[in-house]
Amino acid sequence: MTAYGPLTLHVPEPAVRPGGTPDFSNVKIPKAGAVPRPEVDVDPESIRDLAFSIIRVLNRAGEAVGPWSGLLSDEELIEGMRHMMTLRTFDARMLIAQRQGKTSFYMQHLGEEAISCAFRKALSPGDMNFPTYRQAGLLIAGGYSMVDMMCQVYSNSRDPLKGRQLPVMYSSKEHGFFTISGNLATQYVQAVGWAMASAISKDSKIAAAWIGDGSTAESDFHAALVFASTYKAPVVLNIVNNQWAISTFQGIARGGSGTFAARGLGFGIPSLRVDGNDYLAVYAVAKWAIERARRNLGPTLVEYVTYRAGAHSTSDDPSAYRPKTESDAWPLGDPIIRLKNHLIARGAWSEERHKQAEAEILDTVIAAQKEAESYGTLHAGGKPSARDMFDGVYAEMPPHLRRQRQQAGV
Ligand SMILES: Cc1ncc(C[n+]2csc(CCOP(=O)(O)OP(=O)(O)O)c2C)c(N)n1
Ligand SMILES: [Mg+2]
Repeated sequence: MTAYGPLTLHVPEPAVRPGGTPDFSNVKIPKAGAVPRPEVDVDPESIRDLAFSIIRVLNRAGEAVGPWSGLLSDEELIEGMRHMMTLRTFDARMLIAQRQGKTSFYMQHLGEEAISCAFRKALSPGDMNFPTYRQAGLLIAGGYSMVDMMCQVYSNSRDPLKGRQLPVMYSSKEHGFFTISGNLATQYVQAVGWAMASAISKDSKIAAAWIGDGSTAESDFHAALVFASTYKAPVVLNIVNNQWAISTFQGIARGGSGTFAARGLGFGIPSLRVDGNDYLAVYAVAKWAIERARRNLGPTLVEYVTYRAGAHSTSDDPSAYRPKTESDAWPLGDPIIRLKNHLIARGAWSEERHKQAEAEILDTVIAAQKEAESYGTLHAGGKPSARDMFDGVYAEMPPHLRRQRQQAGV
């Protein structure tokens, strides 16, 4: 006989389920402008509390306030907003295209546009991202061709990846966008390795690692932090906390650490949390972290607090696991509306100009889509050749593959 009862496990539960009232009272939101901005060479020990707060610039009145504000001109902010609007429009068109059977699969960014768009602006040519499927803003804001992106989604005859990757898994070395892999968290070890190689070869380029909240549970995430902190690799370690990992809420992967940013503290890595729906805050924090890496001060971990307003992918139905109105209740708002309101408050924008920009962007995206579809879609028109699947893997094709290619007659 034991004096103790039987052991049990603690399984965290989301605050609400479908049919319930959304509740984000657990998301503690500091006032915009309240979090101090340390110098980039600050002693990481002295800024541990930044892993538990949220850096915010835009307040509820649409004003930019506090020590992280004042970095971008009107023109730059308008350009940033156009990038986010373009990404959102691109997503909307590709989502419809998937429903029409023009592609098998699509993943959108709804509500998360500020993160990849603003981060891209803070990078320099030659820097390398190791992205997941939810950072296409790095390409859009980096000026990559939307036609090429769509051709990849359609797996058509102009698909730069020749039908060998899942739709949305783009790749462009020239645009600092490492080939997306569906094996999540591999991006972290690869980014840290790339950053170490940059330092070993005495280069000045830095790497950016990307991961979602759920994927931080993978051991690759933790292994990458060991290498990054030991060797002080020039890398920015980005965690996009959009509250969900498909149907699993963020409390599972976060465990007992309080915040995802707090994971970095055990490694001595400066770790910041930022409002992921605030373009200005994302840009300011990205610039801070990128400057640390560039000045050889080592890695920085950044948690972007955001919300995945859309479904995980076209294969998902979120109404099965969260209230339908949950995204409306998200307390950090919508990134495009917040930047629009700020620009209007600054006197640099208006509702009319916004409508006009929406129409122009839609025209541009539709024109790109028409052009992409002239090269084929999933079941119609041009396709990559079966011969292409043998290319680009080995510098010299091994005999067994040469034989297979011959057998296939391509
Ligand atoms: C190593 C690995 N495990 C599981 C999966 C299956 N999977 C694909 S997306 C996903 C959820 C990831 O959630 P999160 O990291 O929060 O990113 P988000 O989709 O929210 O951007 C899972 C489990 C995978 N692709 N790779
Ligand atoms: Mg997630």
